[in-house]
Amino acid sequence: MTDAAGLRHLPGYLNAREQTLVLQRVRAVISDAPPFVPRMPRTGRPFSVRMTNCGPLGWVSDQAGGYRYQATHPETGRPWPAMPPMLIDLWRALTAYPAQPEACLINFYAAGARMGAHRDADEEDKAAPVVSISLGDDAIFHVGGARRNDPKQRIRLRSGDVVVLGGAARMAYHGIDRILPATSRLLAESGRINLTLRRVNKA
Ligand code: MD6
Ligand code: FE
Repeated sequence: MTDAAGLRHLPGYLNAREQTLVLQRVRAVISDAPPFVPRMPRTGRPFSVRMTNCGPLGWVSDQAGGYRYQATHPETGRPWPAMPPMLIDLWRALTAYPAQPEACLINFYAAGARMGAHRDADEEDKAAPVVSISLGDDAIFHVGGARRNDPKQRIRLRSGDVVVLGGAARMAYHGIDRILPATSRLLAESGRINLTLRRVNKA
């Protein structure tokens, strides 16, 4: 469904075979770019999710440098692995944006991990949507409005679901309340993987 504000939830957008193909791409990315633990700006508090990226740019955060995009892995110093063509194809199929995504941020949630309410605001081009793909265990996603205290809706995201935040929803506060353990058998280990495709620079 798409609401007037530009939030699209596409349940089961990827079938089981396609989910396995995306998972294979994720495994290839992490063999070159191992997941790292990002830290909050200023406090240095660790996130409960681990992250990695693929594409020309990747999102990172640490105490000294804060939230930012950079071309290299913060620990290995190597460039991020290339964006898999199937992710570029998915972006093309779902957005009307005239250029390719530059970053795919990959979040790894163990059973107790969560993601506090935030806005994706580190991209220069806010006209481009953010496209999110969920794999593995179900998660409770919340999305509200442009202000932190705006009313929120909660959506249960299942493996294969895609969410697009575009239009007014591009700047909506959102986050992950919790993971529902053992709700999917896609991953050998339990937990959830989320990929978000982003355009950073103006096309
Ligand atoms: C997650 N997603 O689903 C976190 N951001 O694990 C996000 O933070 C997100 O789903 C921008 C657009 C869509 C999203
Ligand atoms: Fe986000």
